[in-house]
Amino acid sequence: MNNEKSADSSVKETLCVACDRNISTVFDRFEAMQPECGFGQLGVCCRNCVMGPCRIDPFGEGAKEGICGANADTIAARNLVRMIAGGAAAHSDHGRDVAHTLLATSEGKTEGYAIKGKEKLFDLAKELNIKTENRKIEEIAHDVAEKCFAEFGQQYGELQFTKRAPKKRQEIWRKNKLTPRGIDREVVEIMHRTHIGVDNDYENLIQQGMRASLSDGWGGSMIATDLQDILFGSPTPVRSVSNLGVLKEDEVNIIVHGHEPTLSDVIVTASQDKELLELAKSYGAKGINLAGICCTANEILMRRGIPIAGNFLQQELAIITGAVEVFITDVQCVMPSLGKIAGCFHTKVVSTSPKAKFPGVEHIEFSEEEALPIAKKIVRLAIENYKNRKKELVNIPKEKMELIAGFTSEYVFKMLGGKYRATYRPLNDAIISGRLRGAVGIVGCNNPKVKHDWAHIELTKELIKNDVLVVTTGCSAIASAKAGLLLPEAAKKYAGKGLQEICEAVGCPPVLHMGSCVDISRILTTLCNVITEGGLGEDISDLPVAAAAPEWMSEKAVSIGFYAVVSGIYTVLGLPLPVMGGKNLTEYLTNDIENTVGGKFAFEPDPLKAAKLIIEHLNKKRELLKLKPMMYIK
Ligand code: NFS
Ligand code: SF4
Repeated sequence: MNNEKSADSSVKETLCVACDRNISTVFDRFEAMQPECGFGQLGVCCRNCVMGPCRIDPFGEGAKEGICGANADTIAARNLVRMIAGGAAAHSDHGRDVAHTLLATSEGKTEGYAIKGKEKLFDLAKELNIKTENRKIEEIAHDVAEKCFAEFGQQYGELQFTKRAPKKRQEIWRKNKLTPRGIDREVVEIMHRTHIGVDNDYENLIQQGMRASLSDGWGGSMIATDLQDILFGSPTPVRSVSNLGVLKEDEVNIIVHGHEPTLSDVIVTASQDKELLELAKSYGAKGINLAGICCTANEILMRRGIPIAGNFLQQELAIITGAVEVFITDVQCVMPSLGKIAGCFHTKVVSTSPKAKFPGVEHIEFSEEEALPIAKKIVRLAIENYKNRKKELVNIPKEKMELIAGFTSEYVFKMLGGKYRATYRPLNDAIISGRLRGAVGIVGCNNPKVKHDWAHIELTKELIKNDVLVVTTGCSAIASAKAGLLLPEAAKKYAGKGLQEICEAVGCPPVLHMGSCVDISRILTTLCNVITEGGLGEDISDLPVAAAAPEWMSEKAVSIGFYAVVSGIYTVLGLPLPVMGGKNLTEYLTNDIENTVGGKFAFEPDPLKAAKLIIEHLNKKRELLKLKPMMYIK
């Protein structure tokens, strides 16, 4: 079942081009790396001091302790929580940068931004106890930005947005000392505890990992989402197109790849600039075509309907189409190989973040203060590079697929409740009456260990077939988009009768695209709203919901998995966490942890088996809530 590299035929086609031209991609490098180090996979290799490196032999007669005496559980737990630190830091630093942009914009110090999400600004100001009467928008935005900024350096107390969680959930966190105090503090404490000779108790280490992960999901990521909605406007449903086929033969193609809409949003504006469009025409191009890869793509798709060229494993392939003039990167999930591959074509890769430079890549540093002029400079560079495109090297696959994206917790509210009675009632009622079994978030990356997109698509289809509403973000959302699952028509084709009825009544797809990975915070907010609406228990862990990351690979995904579990959500990973060498630790994460936080991990590579685990879980939760039997599919 896993012998092909991708479920996406455009990928197969472009890989043939790569092969013909002797260009090695992530897929080739993955093969060349086999066999991967087993100690690393099991999490039992330690480099935290220079008495080592040490490795534990989980099977044979080799060492059972590191030189300092650390056992397999300790080593694996230390490594794992360091992954959480990396992931939480990445998401949260993104949030910090958005807060910075909002602050600078409110002070009139930026060029290219406006405060577009006024309604969200007022809502958030109210939530944060910031006065709004008789004040200018800029003043309110300033105070909101400052208050969010303060969350990063806060030393005591509780993060503001943890108060969005149901009361019962907040109590569980408090009781177990899991409520994050400050975002940066929790990440730093992980680094301290995992230094040699500090925290050597795997449960205690995981406790800090849990707290740091919450500072991501209910902290940095939530700040990123909310402040981006204030700056760029909250998304509403929007039609667009996905896959490599969105690149155009007769236009200047620009790709944005990375994560932060502070850059990509102004690139959208620059690419629509009249003068630049004229310039493109004077170079013989019919227009300027902008497309995205990974999460920055999701950001500008959600808000501005910009097409998606592909997900994580397609970034190199976009260049191999030979049709990309400029490939702009910011931070996260950008492969260091891009510069080398671009060297085989006319494509210019341009890095923009002072935090992320790449070998062989031109750097044009981005700053919020001069965002628009810089964006225009980069677009101009692309236009000027159009003449260098070599026709004989252009191979744009035909595949593209329509999609609808742009769902938010606020919009779900309006969509289901109708114009006059905005409420979650119909959603709750659908679950209570057994028309809908529950809801599942399918998120996360691609990973060459799994046939590209295949696990996302199979799991998603199997769940909607069983009347489970799927919400999705990140590279998983892009996989679903390319497979046509983000269209209302997909309900008729793939969904069970109950879900079909709902989709038809509302006109929505059976799979709702809720944005980038930081926007998983939207899913958390939605769950809180469902609890508030009533009839489905008092806590997130009571709900018939689950999470899955069938093809995950990044540290961010580990942090997300943890904050899902610690929020009370059963979470099924397609690849195991690298902890299996620590038997007690593995048992803890896949079982005992549930007694404390109400959620736990399962590892299951087969998407159909994963679906089965999830459906059993939803059924169990339905039983505990004494809900009606499922209406159509038992
Ligand atoms: Ni999420 Fe988005 Fe994709 Fe994975 Fe990377 S882009 S932040 S980490 S690979 S889903
Ligand atoms: Fe080895 Fe302990 Fe040093 Fe890790 S911290 S490298 S297990 S001696």
